[in-house]
Amino acid sequence: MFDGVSNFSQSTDLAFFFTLVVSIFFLVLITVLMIYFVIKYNRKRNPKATNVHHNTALEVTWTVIPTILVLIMFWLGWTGYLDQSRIPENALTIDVQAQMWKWSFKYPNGKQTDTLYVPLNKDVVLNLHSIDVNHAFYVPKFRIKKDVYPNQKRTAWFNAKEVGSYDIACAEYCGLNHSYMYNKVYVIPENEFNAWLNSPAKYPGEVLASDTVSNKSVNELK
Ligand SMILES: [Cu+2]
Repeated sequence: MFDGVSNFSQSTDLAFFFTLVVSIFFLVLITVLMIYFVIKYNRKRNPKATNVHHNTALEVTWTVIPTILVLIMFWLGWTGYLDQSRIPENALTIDVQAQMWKWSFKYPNGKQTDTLYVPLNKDVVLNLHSIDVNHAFYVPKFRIKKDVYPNQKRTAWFNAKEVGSYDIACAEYCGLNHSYMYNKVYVIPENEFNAWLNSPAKYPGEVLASDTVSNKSVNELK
């Protein structure tokens, strides 16, 4: 938690953190009270059971407080969802293709790679589509996850805030080699990115889509 590197990290982590703190608080409170009541009202200490009827103050308290807490959780999730849904203009747009069991990325100038390269501090919009089954595009460090369907265009976006290499995973079970459907995303300074985009030279970790044999092996498995 709190180690994300995109514009969505803070809001997503806050939603998780708030839910975690509330859950731990009530786990401890309820467990302690249960143990306390089991001891206090056991048969030896309290041989004659009494029936307790309404307690308005208690009932209002245990209705209002949880309602407020749940509404805060909803608000954190909803505003975070809206932020991720508002696709920015003037962004770098990359086509992302999912297939069993790899990702490939196509840039505006036609360049294609199996490793995602993105510029630092720039809005990047991903047009997601699948050519076979359902997948999900997941970059844990960016706090983005989006289902990818065949016959449907879906969009995700982010703005990476730290140079580095991060995992891309498929987060929807998609067949035999689903667990191997990992790629990397490299965040590099914008001038380096532009140089990379416009040059045929290979950077470490880059694999040109045309160099891979994945298409062939997928067909052989069918
Ligand atoms: Cu997949």
